[in-house]
Amino acid sequence: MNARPRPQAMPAAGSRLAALNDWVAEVAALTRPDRIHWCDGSDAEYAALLAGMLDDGTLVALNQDTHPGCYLHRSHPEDVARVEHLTFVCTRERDDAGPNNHWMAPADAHAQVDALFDGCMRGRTLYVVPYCMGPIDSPLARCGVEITDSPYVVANMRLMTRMGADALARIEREGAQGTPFVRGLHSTGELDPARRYIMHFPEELSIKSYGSGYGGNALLGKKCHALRIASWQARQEGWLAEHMLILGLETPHGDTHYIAAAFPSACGKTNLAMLIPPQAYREQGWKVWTVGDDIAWLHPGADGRLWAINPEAGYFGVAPGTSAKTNPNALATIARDTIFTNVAVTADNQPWWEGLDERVPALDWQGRPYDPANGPAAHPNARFTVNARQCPSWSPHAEDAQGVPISAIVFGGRRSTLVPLVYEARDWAHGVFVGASMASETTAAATGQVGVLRRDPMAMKPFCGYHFGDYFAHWLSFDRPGARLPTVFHVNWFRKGADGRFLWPGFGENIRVLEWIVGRVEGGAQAEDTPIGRLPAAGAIDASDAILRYEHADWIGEQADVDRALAEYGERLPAHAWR
Ligand code: SAT
Ligand code: MN
Repeated sequence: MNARPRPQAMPAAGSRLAALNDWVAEVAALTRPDRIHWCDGSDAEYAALLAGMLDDGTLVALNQDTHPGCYLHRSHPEDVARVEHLTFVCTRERDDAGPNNHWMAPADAHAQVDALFDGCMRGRTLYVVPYCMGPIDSPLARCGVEITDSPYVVANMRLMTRMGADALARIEREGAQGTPFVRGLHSTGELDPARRYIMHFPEELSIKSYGSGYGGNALLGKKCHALRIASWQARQEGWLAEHMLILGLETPHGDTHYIAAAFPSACGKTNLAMLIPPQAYREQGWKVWTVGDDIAWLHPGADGRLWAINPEAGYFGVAPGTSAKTNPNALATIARDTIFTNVAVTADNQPWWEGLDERVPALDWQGRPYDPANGPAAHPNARFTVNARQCPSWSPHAEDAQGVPISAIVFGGRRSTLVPLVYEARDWAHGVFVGASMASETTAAATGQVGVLRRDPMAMKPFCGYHFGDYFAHWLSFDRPGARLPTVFHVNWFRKGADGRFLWPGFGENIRVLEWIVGRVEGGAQAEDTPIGRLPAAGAIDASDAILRYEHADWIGEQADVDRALAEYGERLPAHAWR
């Protein structure tokens, strides 16, 4: 375990940050890789990674005539989603992680996971992946280094983050001034679910992930760094790291309002972020610009507003359900230079998933001849990884160093009953309560049962790196003299009628709700006070009464459930007026 790495494994650059060199050497001594590769993020490096993976079968080339630069990865069939029961926040004090996280004492966690890492990279290459979360020149961006033995992870990190030489230069510059980088250690191990852990050490700004190669378990810049570790840092430093898309809504007057929206995984953040307005709206001049589809870092600006950056540089989006009808911008985005994971393929080797079109696939996500008896052809959590700049609606302000000013925050979940299409919180404190009360029916983005209603405050239940009581208090603390905070709303696209059908068309038609939201922010749109908040006044949104309505009797049970859920956070729940 303490053996030194072979001399040729040591990085060459003499000027490199000692803290980084030492850490890489320490990890190599533990994991014993055959080779060490420092990633520079170049096109040549990406091409070499792809070639290696095509060679050993990690990737399969898709039809290069229809999908140039597109490849398919079939994951281990037991490694298809985030694993919340194996995800830990390891703080010195158990209470700092809160009842919303699984907790382990840091020393125990290190011991358990280091035993798994011991010698695990024998025969493999250790990749050092320097990355920057956020525009490379933004003071709001933060850097990290992921060490991984998975070339698939490296290729995905290159699409999803600013990865390579520029990030390394920033890490070295900041390191010389004493600013630490987030350290993420990852190995796919044996892909054995019984030998799998995703460990976070927020006090040490470090992550250790073993035994999975999938998504948020393995692309450590995403959920592990940009949400769990960043939320911890954000609390200490006075900002917010949130599970939110960011879109710019351009109105017919030519103004653009930026909206940040928190929905749980696989509840349509990507679709909303890339919305194309229906023709009548387009003709009037409405347009949606995409800034981000999953994560937002929000900072109070000197002008009192909240300014947001998207820390990511790409999309790791859900493929099933993505179509020319639901999200044409996503389809255009993933027509080239995309890595698909766990989709099916057609007879002519094009990627395919349920909801795409009427074609019948030839092979399912495991590469077997498609047989409906085996279930869906694409895994329900099948994904595409692609650089954000390929999106036709990519905002010209997405890379602004200071971020974009947020006019409205929207919370929402999958609620087949009860919750109306849209309502507005009365003020910031009420808005925080609305977010804290969120619930949603579970999806295939995490392992476990699908379709079960669970409380998911701010869509951060799986991602908040500290005690939810402290988190709500932190949110409330933004309401201070001089603040010009966004208006807070709640939406539900997923309500069903007695016949089990959705009451709302969703997708492009969601612009009708965004129009009302912006109307409220600007002061024109009409609303009506109710005990849950402000609902659109009669006629303010063209939608059926059944989905706009608030039924007092039905909300009594909901309120009791919210009270029960929040009471779990005990002493640390803010004493603020929550009702
Ligand atoms: O965490 S993942 O990146 O795998 C996807 C999600 O849950 O949003
Ligand atoms: Mn997400």
